[in-house]
Order: sequence, then C-alpha cells, then structure tokens
Amino acid sequence: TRERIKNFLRRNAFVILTITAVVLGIALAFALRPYKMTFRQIKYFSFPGELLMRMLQMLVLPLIVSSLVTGMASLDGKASGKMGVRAVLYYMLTTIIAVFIGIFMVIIIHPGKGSKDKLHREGKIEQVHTTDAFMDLIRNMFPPNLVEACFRQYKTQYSTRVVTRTVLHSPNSTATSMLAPLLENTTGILHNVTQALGSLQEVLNFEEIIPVPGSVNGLNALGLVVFSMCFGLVIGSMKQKGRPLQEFFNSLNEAILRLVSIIIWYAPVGILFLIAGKILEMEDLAVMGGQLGMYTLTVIVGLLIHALCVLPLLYFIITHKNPWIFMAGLLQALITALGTSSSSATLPITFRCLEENIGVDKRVTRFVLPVGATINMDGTALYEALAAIFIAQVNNYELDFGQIITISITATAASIGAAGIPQAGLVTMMIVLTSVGLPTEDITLIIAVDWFLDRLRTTTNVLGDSLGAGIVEHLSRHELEAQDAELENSVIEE
Ligand code: DAS
Repeated sequence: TRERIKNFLRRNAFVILTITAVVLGIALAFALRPYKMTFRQIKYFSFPGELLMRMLQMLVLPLIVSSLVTGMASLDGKASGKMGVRAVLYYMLTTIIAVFIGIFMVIIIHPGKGSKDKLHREGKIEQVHTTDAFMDLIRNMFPPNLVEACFRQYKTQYSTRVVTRTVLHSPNSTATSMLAPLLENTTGILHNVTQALGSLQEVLNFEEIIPVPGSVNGLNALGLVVFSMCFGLVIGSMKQKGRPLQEFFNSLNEAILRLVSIIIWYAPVGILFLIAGKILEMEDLAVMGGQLGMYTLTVIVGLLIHALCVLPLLYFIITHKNPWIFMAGLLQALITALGTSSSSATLPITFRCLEENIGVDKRVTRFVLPVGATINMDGTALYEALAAIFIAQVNNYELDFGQIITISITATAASIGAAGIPQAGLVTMMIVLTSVGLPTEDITLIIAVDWFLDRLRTTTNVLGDSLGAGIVEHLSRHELEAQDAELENSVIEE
C-alpha cells in the first residue's frame, strides 16, 4: 500500500497542490479581511496571481497558432473536414442546450421578483466617469456598426460617457472599481505585447497600426483561428515542400507545451493569490441576500445541471466511456479556469491535461481545443440568456415567446463572440439586452457578483471544450486509425 500511495501522490501532485492552494487562498483572504487593505495594497498582494495570468496569456497566441497549424497540416483534408463538422455540430448542440437550461431555470425559479428599485436600494448606485478605453475596448470586440447600435441606445440614456456601477458597499469603505480588472485583463495582453515590442503608441491604437491580434478578444481570436486553420491546410497540401514549415510549427508547439510544464509548477501559487486577492476586493460578502442572491443561486444551479448532468451524459451516450474518469484527469485545468476566469489563459493547461493525463490524440486536441476555447462557451451562453431574462424580470417587463427566441439566438451568438478573457460574457450581454429592448445599463445590477459567476461559467466553458475533444476523438477514431495505418505502410515502404 505504501507503494500505491506514493505513486498516487506522484500522479496527482499538481491537483493536490492546486486544491490546497485554493483552500489556503480562501483561508488567507478571510484572515486578512479584518485589516481592510486598500485597493492598491490588494493589487500588490495579488501580483503573484497577476504574474501567472500574464505568463499564461503570453503563451496563448503562439499556442493557438502552432497547435492549429500543426493540427490542420497533420490531418488530410477529408479527415479534418469531417472532424471539423463533428466539432461544430457538438458546439452548436451543447450551446443550444445550455441556453435552454438557462431560460428554463430563470423562468422556473423567477429570481427577479419585486421591482428593480429594491435591487437599487440594496446597493448605492454611484455614477462614475469611465475612460474612453472602456468604450474602445468594446468597440474592438465587435464590428463598429453592431457596437454603435448597442451603444446608441445606451448613450442616449447617459449624456456623458458614464457607466453606472452598482457599488454594493457600506457607506464608509472605499469602493473598488469592478471595471478595472476587465480593462486590465483585456489590454493586459496588449500591454505585454506592446512592452515586448518596445515603445509604441497608446495601447488601444496599437491594433490599428499593426493589426497583430495582440489581445485574444472577440473577433481577433476568431480571425486568428480561421487564418491558422487555412494556413495549416495549405501547408498540409504542399506535402514535401511544406515539410520545413510543418516541422517548425511542430517544434514550436512542443516548445510551448514544455514551457507549460514548467509554469504548471507555479500555477498553484498564482491561483492562491488570484483567489485571495479577489475575495479581499469584495467589499461586502453579505451582499448575496435578496434578489441578487436568488439570481446567483439560479446561475449556479443552471451551470451545475449543464456541467455535471448534460455534458457527462452526452459524453457517456456517445463514447460509452466513464465521464468521471475523464473529468478527474481534467481537474487541474478546471481549477485553473476557476482561478483565472479565463478559458484562453487556461488553454495551455487544458492541452496538458488532455494529452498527458487523459491521452487524447494530439491531432484532435490541436484542432478542437483552440477552436472550442474561442467559439464554444456553453457556460457563457447559459449565463447571458439567464441574466437577460432576470433583468427583464426586475424591470417587470413581460417577454413574449418571440423575444425569448431572440434571446436564445443572441445569447448563442454573443457567447461565440465573447473572448476567453475575464468578464467577456458580461460585456457581450449588451447585444442580448439590446435585441429585446432592455436597458443595457442594467448590467450594473449584476456586476457585483459577476467576478464570482464568471469563474463558474469559465469552468463550464473549459469542461465543454474538453469533453468535446474526447467526443470528437471517439467519433473520428476510424479516420485516425486509417491515417495511422497509412503512416505505418509508408514507413514500411521507406
Ligand atoms: N471568462 C470567459 C471565459 O474565459 C467567460 C465569460 O466571461 O463569460 O470563458
């Protein structure tokens, strides 16, 4: 038994370390809360967490490009075509199911009882002037016309560029800006790239000068994915001539994953400080009472149903394998998603869990994971449909059947457009609200709990992408075996 315990510990070292880190982080946060640290002190305190985020974020770009190019080049057109269709069908199916779970839960539980001003009374509405960066941030995420449409209605409600923020705090404490982390995370990657490229102009103009998709937000990530897939297909079709490029991207991919295996040792430390810092930032944890509490509960129940019932059941029905064993191998990635609330930043660890712990074929993970992390966000879709209807409820605004359908379509679209960065789902929800004429500034009613719900929906997103890789691998096993056989024959011939 001593032997068994030893190799159990070795095999699950990371997961045990990470779970310990989460528990320590929560304990440390509650131990430090009485000292009422200022926002700046908390920022310094959680720097080790920020460090992990930036290390992972810097890997995301080369990882997405190298894995997609390698993945596409290593598959022949037919196989990748079929695999792509299976992946997209899985994404659509699970996202639509997630949206309906969200709608079903918010209608059944109906958390938005009573009127909005009760929700306002719970917290003090404070108007703050935000920098133009916030508006440009949104503008960078979507084609200008869509953004203008969303914000024309929004701007008419506010003469100056004001984002109201529900600051649920006791009168005397200093309110922490909920929007700052959003800005930092999104432009954080841009800052990294900008600093790495030396002195360039103001960060947000950067993308206009050299359209390098520095930040993996919305359309940039989609553009990057589509480009990498086409590039990989072309290299694959070049056969011998494409070999040097294929080898280059292969070794780049290998190098990135080696870097991940170094960073993964630091991940527990980073996650400890990320979680502790977030809990310290929260002014009043007691705020979860009333409608906001019911709303939070509704989202949690919805996400749990999707993540622990629908997805594992779907995996079992298709592959006849035990989904819990699959998910046990995924634990490190799920906890990283919980800690970072960014599915893109978690991507390197998701790759490692699927390939090392579970043994999913690399030709599948390299293709399915980057695409999934960008367009397949079940947690986000569920959340946006649910939150939009909750906002309708608190406005005593009766939605008819047509509007419910509109919400389910726009929530699906918004989840595809959302980037794998923290609180992207909150921002893209403006499309859903605008599509049914709900006041977009009402996202401030739920912003106070979004930092917490974002973690849960990000974890659901990562789980959906990973089980999707397992399902696509199972459905494509004939093509993969055929390709292996072909490879063997060619080796024997040589
Ligand atoms: N945080 C996003 C992600 O990384 C999800 C969201 O904001 O809804 O998947």
